[in-house]
Amino acid sequence: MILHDFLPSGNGYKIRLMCACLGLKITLKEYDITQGETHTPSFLAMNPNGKIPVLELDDGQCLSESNAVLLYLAEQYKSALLPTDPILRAKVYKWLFWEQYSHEPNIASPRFWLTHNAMTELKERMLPDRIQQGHAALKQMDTTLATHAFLVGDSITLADICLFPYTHVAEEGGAYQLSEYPNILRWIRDIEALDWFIPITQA
Ligand SMILES: N[C@@H](CCC(=O)N[C@@H](CS)C(=O)NCC(=O)O)C(=O)O
Repeated sequence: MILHDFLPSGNGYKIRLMCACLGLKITLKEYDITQGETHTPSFLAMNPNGKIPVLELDDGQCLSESNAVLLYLAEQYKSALLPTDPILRAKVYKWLFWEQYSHEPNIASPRFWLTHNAMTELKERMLPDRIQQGHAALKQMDTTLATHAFLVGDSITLADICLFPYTHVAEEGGAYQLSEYPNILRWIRDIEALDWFIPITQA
């Protein structure tokens, strides 16, 4: 399988972490998203949305949207990261959908604007509201992690694989201080201690 990716991307890192957990070997093909490299005709043929990550399967089929790719990998390789119990599975889905609406736009986007010189006047105006909502998202995670080892109970699931990447680098860019969220810090340390863990800089 080929992962079309950009190493600093948390969305790409979700897939890299999942493959590390499953022990799957992937070939990484990197794109510089700051130079529009995901908007070429050949890239758009794989993902008309012009965004990494894209997982290209061995038969040439291409999957995009990081959380859809996580679900594909979990189902394809029958991973315990996606519980079979319908209630637990719905709780995992909840965090995956929540991540895209309440976490990623408020934590990942400001990190990218601030660390990749991508700030515009419009984004400058949006920033305070995004940061306020980002704190609300981190608070929700911290509250959950105060009483549970992981986001869905006491075992790691796809919800943690999905939320770890942008949460653990939330401080990059200076918008957030994770010391305000001690339960998140404990959870980050626990995930980093797993024997299959790889850092964001690694494929
Ligand atoms: N919802 C998508 C978001 C993907 C996304 O935002 N990718 C960014 C990098 S993290 C990208 O490729 N941006 C390049 C562009 O929009 O031109 C997912 O979860 O995969």
